[in-house]
Amino acid sequence: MAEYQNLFTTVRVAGPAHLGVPLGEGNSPRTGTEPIQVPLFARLGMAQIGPIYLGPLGIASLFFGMLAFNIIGFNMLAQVNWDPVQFVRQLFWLALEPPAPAYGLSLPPLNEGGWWLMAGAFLTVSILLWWARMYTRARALGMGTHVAWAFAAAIWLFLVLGFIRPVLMGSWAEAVPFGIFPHLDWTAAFSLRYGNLFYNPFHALSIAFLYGSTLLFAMHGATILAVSRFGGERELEQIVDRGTASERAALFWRWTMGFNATTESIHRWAWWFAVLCPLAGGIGILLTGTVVDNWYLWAVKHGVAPAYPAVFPAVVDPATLQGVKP
Ligand code: 07D
Ligand code: 07D
Repeated sequence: MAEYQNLFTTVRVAGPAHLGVPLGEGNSPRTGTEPIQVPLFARLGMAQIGPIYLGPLGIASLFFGMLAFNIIGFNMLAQVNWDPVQFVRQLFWLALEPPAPAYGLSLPPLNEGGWWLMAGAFLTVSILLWWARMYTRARALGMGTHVAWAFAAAIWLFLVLGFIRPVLMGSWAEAVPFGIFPHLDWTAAFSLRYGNLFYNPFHALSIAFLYGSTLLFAMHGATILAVSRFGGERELEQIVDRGTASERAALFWRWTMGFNATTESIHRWAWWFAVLCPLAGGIGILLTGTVVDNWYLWAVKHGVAPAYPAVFPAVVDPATLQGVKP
């Protein structure tokens, strides 16, 4: 029997589980073809959990990821004498550090950076396999590969930080340690060591895209929510009709700032801002120590920052005194 429904009745449709399109030749079966429904999840997205496509790439990626995660975890556990209470208490401060500079790019003993190198290699393999999984899954659905390429931009920064730059500098010691606070210490020390990263223009660009991404995300999210009363998030009639939610959304921005993105271009804006953040950042890190030794002095040389004596009475840079006999 049909029940009376109107626009104002709160209903959540619970139809039969949707398994997605059939998979073509060369694909693995999906896991969880008897999906579960978690009503609470419907507040965040779909209530249906699964099926998930794992496939050889997914399984291999998880395998290497777990290896890296366990190597890091057990090294940290060993550092607190296998005491689980201290492990939890000190977790945020524990680290698996890269080898000392003396080892250069050679293979160090396990306890002196070897575990770090191994964990890093496994993590990198895992991330690259996950990238390949994103790419092939998109292709299998006949989609573009935009997600994979956006992920590649993040992987670029990750590879610069932990692999490409250390190799160019000739030492694994240049790379980032594994650890929550230790990796922050590394970030702060890196900035200080190379004369304040704020003077690195690519750091500035990266920040502009980071801040720009949050602004664009806020604008886009807010705009769509603001027209959801007109069905903005499930617009079909925009293709054929005037005065739709999308048109209002566009007009809102044209009225408030004289220019509006389109429903297509806003996503290109979002993609480029997000991608350019780690892309520019990676360039900035790659140049640091390889091409530019001190970003403050670089900025002085290029007229971006004043030299200290122009502001304060003349001072002697203590760095120039190193090795000088009194
Ligand atoms: C919300 C998506 C979910 C991802 C999450 C992170 C791990 C780490 C730890 C095995 C937005 C999962 C965490 C897998 C497990 C071990 C030891 C993404 C979301 C929830 N950082 N960083 C964090 C990483 C670098 C910096 C937090 C990774 C650079 C600063 C988390 C990398 C530099 C601050 C984290 C990486 C840097 C952080 C929250 C890799 C310069 C913070 C991240 C692989 C870019 C913030 C205590 C988050 C914090 C923070 C993870 C690299 C700087 C632990 C995996 C070397 C200044 N970083 N980070 O939500 O609270 O991201 O630190 O390159 O303030 Mg970092
Ligand atoms: C880390 C990409 C790699 C991550 C990948 C994901 C897993 C699994 C698991 C989900 C984030 C791996 C995933 C392992 C996940 C689960 C379960 C992206 C990453 C592949 N900075 N700073 C940036 C600001 C200062 C410094 C970028 C602001 C100081 C260094 C960003 C400020 C000093 C580096 C940024 C500020 C300093 C950066 C990062 C303010 C410290 C970098 C962009 C207001 C004293 C990095 C060129 C990003 C970079 C970077 C912001 C200050 C140091 C824009 C807002 C001056 C060393 N800083 N910073 O996307 O690229 O990161 O620099 O003060 O390396 Mg900075």
